[in-house]
Amino acid sequence: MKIEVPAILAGDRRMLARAITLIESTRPEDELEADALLQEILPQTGRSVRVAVSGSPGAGKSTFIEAFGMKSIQAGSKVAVLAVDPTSSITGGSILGDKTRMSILSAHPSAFVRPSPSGGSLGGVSRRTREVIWLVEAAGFDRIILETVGVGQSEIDAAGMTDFYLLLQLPNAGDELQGIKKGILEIADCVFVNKSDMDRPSALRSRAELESALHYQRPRTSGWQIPVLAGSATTGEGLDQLLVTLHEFCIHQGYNDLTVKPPTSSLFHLRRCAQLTDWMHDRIKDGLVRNFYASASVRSKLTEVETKVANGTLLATEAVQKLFDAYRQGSMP
Ligand SMILES: Nc1nc2c(ncn2[C@@H]2O[C@H](COP(=O)(O)OP(=O)(O)O)[C@@H](O)[C@H]2O)c(=O)[nH]1
Ligand SMILES: [Mg+2]
Repeated sequence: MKIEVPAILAGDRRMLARAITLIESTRPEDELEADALLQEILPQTGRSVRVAVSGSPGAGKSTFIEAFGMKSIQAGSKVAVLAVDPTSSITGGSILGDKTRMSILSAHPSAFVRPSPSGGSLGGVSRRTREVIWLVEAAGFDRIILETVGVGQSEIDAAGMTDFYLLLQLPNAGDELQGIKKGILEIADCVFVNKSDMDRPSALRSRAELESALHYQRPRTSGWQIPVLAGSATTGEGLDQLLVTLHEFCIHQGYNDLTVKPPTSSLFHLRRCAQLTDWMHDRIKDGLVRNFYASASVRSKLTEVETKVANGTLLATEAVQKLFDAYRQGSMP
């Protein structure tokens, strides 16, 4: 069935879901249609606040997003949740798990919950997450929440697609235990110590520790002292304060009127402009990788070369050289 842009702009969910499927498709014949669709909707995007919610598995991200999403809806927002879970294609079950946990939000008419697509992911974040964000914005969602698993590259990718990066922490666990690499704290705009209901003294201690650790760090956003809040996704404690913090952040960035796009003078706008360049580079990398593996001359050699590398008769570096040569020759006119 054909994708109808006016239906997407009118917020038709079925059309939106279909458009997302098209955008995420890896079939070459869908690509042209997907790109045409993007061009058409791009002018209608950007009127939103994009939030990344990160933290180790079990930190409570899905539970938190459900509660925070509902709060945002009560405050007048339309919420879209995109789950980016690099483990989902391995465990299979976690997609269902996330959906089930966000059952209240999923069923709400002002929310749209999209689980992560299985496979087709480059470095954790789905290769089309950025484009999916634009689609849901065009459909009228003004608060975008990206759930991401707290590991390496996918964090950097998630930060590179959002305006506000929220890190969930557990009380009672040392930095090593939680795997807070310094790098992740460095990209955070706010830290929320979740599950404070379970152990308040530990939560407050964690908060104080994080605050002092952050005190000496240069914030990602200049002039913004990264707040550390404590609360609970299950009791809702701390969520109001988080909404206030998010609002303060928007104002701090020069984004005062959320009913329009961020003004060109705002830091939101500047951050997003830089993200457009990232988009281009992502598309280049994605296109090259797929083109490489689709190339007939590469494919004709790949299995043989792989076997040689595996049994030690060919160095990986030499193998790459061979395949690159084959690729170059294959792509000559
Ligand atoms: N007591 C308590 N339990 C929580 C809280 N937030 C999440 N949980 C529980 O922690 C477990 C993991 O939560 P989940 O949202 O799936 O974590 P995720 O892996 O980060 O998405 C679930 O059993 C939740 O019910 C909280 O604030 N307090
Ligand atoms: Mg989850």
